Amino acid sequence: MFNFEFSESLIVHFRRVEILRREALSLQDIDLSETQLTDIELLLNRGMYPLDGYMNRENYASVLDTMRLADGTVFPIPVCLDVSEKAASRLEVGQRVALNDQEGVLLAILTISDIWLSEPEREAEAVYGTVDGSRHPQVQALYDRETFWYIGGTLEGVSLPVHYDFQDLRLTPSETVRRFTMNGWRKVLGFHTDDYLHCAHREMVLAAAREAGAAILLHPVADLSHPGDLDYYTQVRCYQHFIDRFPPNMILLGLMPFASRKAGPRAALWQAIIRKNYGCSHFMVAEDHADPYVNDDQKFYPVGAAQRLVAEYQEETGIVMVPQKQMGYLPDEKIYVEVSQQEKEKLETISSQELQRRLTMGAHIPEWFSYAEIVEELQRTFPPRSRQGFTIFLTGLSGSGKSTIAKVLLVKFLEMRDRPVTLLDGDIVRKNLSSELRFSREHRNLNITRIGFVASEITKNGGIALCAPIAPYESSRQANRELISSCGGYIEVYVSTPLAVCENRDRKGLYAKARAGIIKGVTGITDPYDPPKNPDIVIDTTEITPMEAVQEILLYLQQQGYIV
Ligand code: PPS
Repeated sequence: MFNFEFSESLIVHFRRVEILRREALSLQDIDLSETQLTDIELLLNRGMYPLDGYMNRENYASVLDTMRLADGTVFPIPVCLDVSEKAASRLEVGQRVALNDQEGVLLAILTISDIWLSEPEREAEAVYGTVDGSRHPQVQALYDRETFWYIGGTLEGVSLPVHYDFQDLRLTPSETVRRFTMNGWRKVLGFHTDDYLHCAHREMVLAAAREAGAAILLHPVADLSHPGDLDYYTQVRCYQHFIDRFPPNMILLGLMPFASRKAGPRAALWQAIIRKNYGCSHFMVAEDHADPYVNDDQKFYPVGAAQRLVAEYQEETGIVMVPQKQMGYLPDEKIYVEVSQQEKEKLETISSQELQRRLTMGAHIPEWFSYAEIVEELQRTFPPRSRQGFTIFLTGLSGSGKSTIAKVLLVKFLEMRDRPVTLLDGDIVRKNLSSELRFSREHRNLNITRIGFVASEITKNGGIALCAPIAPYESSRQANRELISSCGGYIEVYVSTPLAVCENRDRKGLYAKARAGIIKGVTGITDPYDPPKNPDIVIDTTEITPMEAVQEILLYLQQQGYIV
């Protein structure tokens, strides 16, 4: 067959591509998932050298047990093609299979060498260091899958997966190496990241690169798992601004296709080997590299373990471990220094939560922390709450006062005139949006999620949605909270006026009819009302006027920064 050992990529000559395309017409095919697409891209572009395809069973077992391929080469993470039981039953060893992207475009032909049943527990223990899914999200994800099989075999590449975003930045290993050579860079420090980067990061990378006498490859993870996600585009634009802040001929930006395995030390070593394949001589490793948890007080892997493992293998892998040293700002001297060499109290830092808070509240972000152009990108994507849309979702029994409060709020917001307002009262919705629905649990939930959908569209476009249905069930209220808070503000107001008071008011005669048995399934009488678990505001209108209730809500909105 072919010897891919030293080829630049696994993509074959275009004359052979023509033959493979014809062959593929008569082959069984597999459309690869998002994760599988990133793996195949790194295989085809040789970011995972020396792999010339998916690991066979012998290599897989050897990687799990010894962190080495069967021939002894260090390789810490298994890379096989996973397929469902049903798909596996149609495949056999020796068969050639067409591998496609999600639109069915042919990427490669795989010649199957092995097919075997996955062993999630064995893999979890070896790769992630635990069989306990409750302690490691990625282990849990392995267990959550239906039974799957692995396939090993060599690949003949037809095309790399196509990307339409940031095409200039999607450098393959050979293109990266060519750029290094053109720039005269013999030593290059690879920097893997998926975070926003600011001034402290610049100082950190520059100091590390200078110490190693190296230039820098800023190599963030290209993540299009959520196409249309503004955040991703903002992040890449911020990286573009970030590299402009470096001295000339010092840093190159390339996006890397990468399906992250939060396997701590093993993942760090794997990332280092991939960067070696992209031409780097050094690789920056954090104390908590590839840990599944971001909070400092809850790490899964021992602090520093990733750095130690990458350093231990550096002779063999040929890439030197450079520890990531956190930098902090010394306001008295207006300089950045290593955090470990200073008393913490003297340093100023802004955590990512604090940055998020400042963006939300429209607060000042100091020049020492980030660059003006990066702040501007962030502010555009994450406008302050005073410029975001929001939904006020009033829930409570019939007669609790929801509609009256909503109507007064409508008037107040119309007076303010700073955002368009829409009232989605229970009655209005039932007349216009849910006219065919009755009052079963299923219909009520459907009614509430419909309201949630409309409110989310209003919120996304910067408006105010006022909703006032009974909404008796937590599940549909929770679904609305999740949907709407992803695109703006969501304020749940529990109008907790007791049943006795509501029944006493009984403007529509609903409760009287329910007691007389004329209407069945009335909320509070013969149908349940689950009180909200975590409402943002609770208002009992027994003793207060509608205007007083509205005042409470307006104060809350001011405190939270939605109105100024
Ligand atoms: S839900 O549960 O959220 O879908 O209900 P909602 O859309 O808010 O509709 C409630 C109004 O419909 C009238 N109505 C009933 N309510 C509760 N249970 C039963 N069986 C029922 N049948 C009719 C009732 O007058 C509610 O009006 P409001 O404005 O809430 O008083």
